[in-house]
Amino acid sequence: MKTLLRLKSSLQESVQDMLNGQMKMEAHSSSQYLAMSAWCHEQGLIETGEYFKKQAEEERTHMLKIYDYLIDMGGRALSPDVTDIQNDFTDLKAILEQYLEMEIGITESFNKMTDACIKAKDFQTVKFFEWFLTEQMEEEDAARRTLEIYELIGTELDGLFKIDHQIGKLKE
Ligand code: OFO
Repeated sequence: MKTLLRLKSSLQESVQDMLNGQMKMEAHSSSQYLAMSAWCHEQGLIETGEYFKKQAEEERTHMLKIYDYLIDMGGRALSPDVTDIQNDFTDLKAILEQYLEMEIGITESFNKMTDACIKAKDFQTVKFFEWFLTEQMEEEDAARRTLEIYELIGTELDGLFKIDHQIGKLKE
């Protein structure tokens, strides 16, 4: 049965495993951004809290996009286990740095998977990855911008209040 199912799909097992791994990465990002959202809300940084809540929703849609692709290709999608979510942070800057680091990590993951799919001659999946590669350019840019806003305004006086407002405007 397992063999027959594999024969019905042109998706190679190694590609399917990579896609399931990426679903897990997107699910982890979604939960991690939600934890960041909650922390920001606790600190009264409500606009940044809403920003990360939207970000969490976006990551879930990315995960489901991969899920749909796996299903449409006759592959097997696995609902990912999400563990190791950080809920405590030292300050807003630490969150923004982690945000940028996570987005760079996701870009690197798509670059690596695209390279592997080119080598495996799976051009259909390479084409599927194009949307994510473009999306990651925008995502990294947004993450970098939040850190720039933080650095430009600074935390003196009502700086944090202004930073919160400016970050909130990025997803309006
Ligand atoms: Fe889905 O990684 Fe950010 O966008």
